[in-house]
Amino acid sequence: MDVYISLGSNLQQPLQQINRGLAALAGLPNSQSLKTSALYQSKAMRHPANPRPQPDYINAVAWLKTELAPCDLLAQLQQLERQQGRQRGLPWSARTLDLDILLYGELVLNDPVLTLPHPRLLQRDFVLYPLYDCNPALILPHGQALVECLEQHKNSKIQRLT
Ligand code: PH2
Ligand code: MG
Ligand code: MG
Repeated sequence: MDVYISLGSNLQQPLQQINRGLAALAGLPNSQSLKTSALYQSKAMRHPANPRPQPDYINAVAWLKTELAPCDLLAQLQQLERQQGRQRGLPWSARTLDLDILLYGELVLNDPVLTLPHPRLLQRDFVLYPLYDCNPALILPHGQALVECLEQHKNSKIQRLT
């Protein structure tokens, strides 16, 4: 299965956290890393229930092939987050490493523990741009082309680092 994983960090040397996360993803069992995006820096998008200021984020996306089932992949990602010191607090609080499954093939899933595609994918320039680096020809499960989704983010202020 083709899967796209987003990486985000805004604590404890985010660049290193992301590079370490990318290396860890490449080592997942029964999986193979096909491509990784450039790294991007952006202001933290904040949750209304947690409006405190936060450091800027570094974000990236990895394209993998995996034989892991969605729930097994999710468990592996949560373990990698814990290995990199992730602590859970208020929604969208600052974090050492966030690993989210953006897309699991064409799968559409509305489960309390895992929603696919990622529910906020289309609103997030810091996810759409690196996703485009990985696969510019990508078509989303509902038939929408990724390039079209990006048109809503033409005035994006995210900064490409590499
Ligand atoms: N992740 C969040 C909340 N806000 N903002 C940026 N710029 N990048 C993120 O990865 C991010 C965020 C919760 O997942
Ligand atoms: Mg997230
Ligand atoms: Mg997450």
